[in-house]
Amino acid sequence: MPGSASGSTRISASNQGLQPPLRLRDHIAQYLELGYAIIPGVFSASEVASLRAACDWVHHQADQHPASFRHKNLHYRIAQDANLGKVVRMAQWAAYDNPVLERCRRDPRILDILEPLLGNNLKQIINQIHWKPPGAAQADFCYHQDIRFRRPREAYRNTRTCYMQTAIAIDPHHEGNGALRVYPGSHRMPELKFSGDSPVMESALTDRDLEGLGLDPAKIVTLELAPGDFAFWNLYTIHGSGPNFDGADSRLVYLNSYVRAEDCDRGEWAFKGGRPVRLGEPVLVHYEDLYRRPEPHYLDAKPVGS
Ligand SMILES: O=C(O)CCC(=O)C(=O)O
Repeated sequence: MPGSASGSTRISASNQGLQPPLRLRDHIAQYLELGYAIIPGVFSASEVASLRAACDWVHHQADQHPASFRHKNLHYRIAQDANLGKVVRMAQWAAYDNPVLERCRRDPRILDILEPLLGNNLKQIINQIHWKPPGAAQADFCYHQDIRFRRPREAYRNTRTCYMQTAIAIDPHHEGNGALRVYPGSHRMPELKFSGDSPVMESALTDRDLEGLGLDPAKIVTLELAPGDFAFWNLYTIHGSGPNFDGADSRLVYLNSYVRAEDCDRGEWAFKGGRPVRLGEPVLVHYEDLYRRPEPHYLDAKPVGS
């Protein structure tokens, strides 16, 4: 049942003793201990406003489509929500088409944060926007480790240390609107077999998935984020997020993941020798038919809701 996850410990930049703001190196210690870190206020209010406008533009583009859509690496996930009707749940690689999102993915501050862990030759695997409108019947991401999605596995080496998933909060994220929840220390766990391994975006967040693995749901922490805060975690950190029960707050997030270039045969360059690299013609990331079927096409046989 959506929302069956237990009330978890709340962790935010301001209530975990991280104020005054983290010095840049402190986030490394936090990450190494817990498997995730939050850095408050990396992006300013005006930058967040630009990112929000960019995401609104992408949403408008996506919403023109009657069904889930792909054009090369660009992908819009359209769904029929039981409460809201047609919704845009996700966009992948909208940065090809939007200069604000494109600049942000290679912002030097992101390299400053990740360089101590990954070095300065970084490719990018995920470029994603997630919308979680208030009242949506299906907005959860069930508990998972991102290692599950890194395919083909042989394209990735040193998976415990080569990769960081990052999130920029555009809306506030809190318990009531489906903030990300993480299991501290899980970055040291092996790849786990979650029950059923059902699609992450179609499965409710439930404590049962943790209990089934012998894990204690009471240890889960909720990452409360303010707009402009930056969070990151690794491929093994258990995380997920629940429904948006908040009547007013949407929960918009911009996700980018980075991999040490020498440890991966896939991905778009983001930083080469410490210098930001712009996107060009799409290269192989995870759309296997990029070169065989690059043309725009729909992924669903029928328009959603029909
Ligand atoms: O947007 C969310 O809450 C989920 C993000 C997530 O699970 C992921 O990026 O792997």
